[in-house]
Amino acid sequence: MDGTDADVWLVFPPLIETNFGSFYPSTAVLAAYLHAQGLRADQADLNEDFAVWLLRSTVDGVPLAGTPPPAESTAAAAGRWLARSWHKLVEEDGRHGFGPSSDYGHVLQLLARHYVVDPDEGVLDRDPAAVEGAALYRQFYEQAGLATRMPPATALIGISVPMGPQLLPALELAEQLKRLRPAAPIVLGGPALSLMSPPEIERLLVGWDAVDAVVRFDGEIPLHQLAVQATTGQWRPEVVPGVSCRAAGTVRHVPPGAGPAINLLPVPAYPAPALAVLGDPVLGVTQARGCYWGKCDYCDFVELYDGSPPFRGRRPDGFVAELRTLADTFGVSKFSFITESIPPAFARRVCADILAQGLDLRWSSFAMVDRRFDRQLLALMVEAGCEFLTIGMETTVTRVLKLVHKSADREENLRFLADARDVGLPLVINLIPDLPTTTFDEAMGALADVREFAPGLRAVAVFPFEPTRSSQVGRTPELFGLDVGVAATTTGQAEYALNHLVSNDPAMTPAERAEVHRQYRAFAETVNGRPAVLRAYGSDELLRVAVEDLDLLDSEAGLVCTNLRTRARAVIPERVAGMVRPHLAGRPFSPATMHPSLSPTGAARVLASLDRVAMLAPLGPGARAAGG
Ligand code: B12
Ligand code: SF4
Repeated sequence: MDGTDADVWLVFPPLIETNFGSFYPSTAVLAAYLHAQGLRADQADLNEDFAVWLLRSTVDGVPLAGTPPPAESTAAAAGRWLARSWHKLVEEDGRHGFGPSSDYGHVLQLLARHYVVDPDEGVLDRDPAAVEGAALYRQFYEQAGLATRMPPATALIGISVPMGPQLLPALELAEQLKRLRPAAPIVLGGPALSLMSPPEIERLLVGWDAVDAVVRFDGEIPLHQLAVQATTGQWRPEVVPGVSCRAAGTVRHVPPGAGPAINLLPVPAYPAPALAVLGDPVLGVTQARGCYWGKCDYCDFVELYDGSPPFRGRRPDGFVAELRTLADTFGVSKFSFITESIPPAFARRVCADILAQGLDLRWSSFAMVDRRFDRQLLALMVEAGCEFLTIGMETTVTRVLKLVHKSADREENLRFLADARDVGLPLVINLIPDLPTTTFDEAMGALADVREFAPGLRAVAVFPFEPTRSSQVGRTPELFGLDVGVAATTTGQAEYALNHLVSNDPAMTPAERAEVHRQYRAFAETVNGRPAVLRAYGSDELLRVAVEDLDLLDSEAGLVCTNLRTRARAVIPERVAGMVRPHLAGRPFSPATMHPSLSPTGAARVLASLDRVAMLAPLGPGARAAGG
């Protein structure tokens, strides 16, 4: 239905830079439901459009609103590199390689991260300090051609807000769209809204009158009812279950009804034109809503579906049929299973069906450590195309795992790691080094445990513990040893500002916690980065500086060198930098011709320091040394 007229316009606002190169499924799932009810719905992925706009503005040198990244930051290095090497992210036919399978997609993410806004709850009341960051988004929307893109018949606008950093851009978008189409009600929905408390939603609706209604939890049924009201001119959101809205001078919250039966949902209506511009798209396919375990006290995943049973799982046959349909329709072969943790019995059936039907697919999924994922099942998953599993392992400290009601203990976690390694199933491991009450020694012991398995890991993600107010820990912090109202000196990722519980865990001193985070991050970098290979060079061997991958910036401390491909970064002291400068044009040289003042040992030392930032590139046959 994309590109034609529509009753409902569904928009996915920026900024989720980790979603660049993919199409987030919420609008496709909602559009398919509306289509099945006979309504027309069109979708716009403004997050991907923002990525394109950011890249184009960088290449053209267009000044962007807000403070630019400091010259020596990684974001600025990424910007300078993109300005000259943007073509490495855009294929000749115009498709963008901004996603994880592109060698350089992450460079645009590094730049975009500078523009992520994650204001605190002041954003709800439109506090000027909290909404400052909206200027950049305003600039983007003004240039995004919203007026011509919005389908002429649009009777209702839905803005999807899964993640916190989209909230302010979504509210700014609502303002702009209201000006363009005052008669069309604007509805916000998605996990960022579902995780807000009713008083917070009240503040949002009072502070931002461009927003006409907020939907919490499953969106299909309320959105359909609201769309029917809007298209028939009988707008009464205050009677729709799951909706919060202004009514009769106050804000009304209607309790949610049950969500849809997920086995009866239609195949998501991914818009073909939006997929056609993506280099190597990965499509999401719903496996479940809710988690089959659902007991971890720090978890928000299980708070997203009020009004419905805590776990609704798909039947394997319908699931595999959907994979096949999407693969056939869009020619896509990569999928991510939308689930909090794939149940082992489901995994076994789906893998057997994929193999029996001869489907050649690659897929990934969240999973939890469960003894039923035995070695044989993990091997079957590899055979059926599982590229990797993401595991919320968090730690290996049995005492802490029990406290927060994780399913697995240390032994089970280590068994799982060993079996996955042995069958060649790559894992992305999420670690939380400082779950409540974890001591310094315990955190370091868990790191030593996981370090053993580093060679088999695809990636490690470290999440400093952030108690969210909407989780069980947030509701009863005292049961988890947290001192409420005492701000911890180190905070973790910023994405939860609005939902953050101000608290401190006295189990570690601030210095200990900082050291633990430092060591975990250093470990993650060794797994995630592509460490440079240090090697000995023959004195006549030809080398060159990999200028195409580098951003170089002169600073007081020396030459700041960032390799945008490997993400390695270092400051090369001026003494060494001076010897490399003649070679920065990228022409071949050898250790013997590198610099007249260098002895062979000195040259080897300089080359080793360049190798550490992956500054050197191998030379193809037939290359000739500069001047030789
Ligand atoms: C997969 C996933 C991702 C992937 C998405 C990739 C892709 N293209 O599929 C990626 C890797 C991008 C991702 C990143 C992050 N994620 Co994430 N992610 C998820 C996950 C597990 C599934 C999302 C999904 O596909 N859902 C399926 C769709 C169909 O469901 P949905 O979006 O909820 O939509 C339904 C309703 O919400 C509603 N709805 C949605 N939009 C609208 C709009 C309207 C108008 C209406 C009426 C209704 C409505 O209707 C839909 C159908 O019922 C969710 C958890 C979850 N179960 O949803 C977390 C989740 C969305 N992510 C979360 C977070 C925190 C993040 C990160 C910030 C984490 C981090 N610290 O790095 C990053 C983003 C960082 C950044 N700045 O880029 C949080 C958001 C919490 C919050 N808002 O505060 C969630 C909820 C998990 C959690 N509980 O912690 N994530
Ligand atoms: S296994 Fe994961 S999704 Fe399920 S309750 Fe625990 S943390 Fe939440």
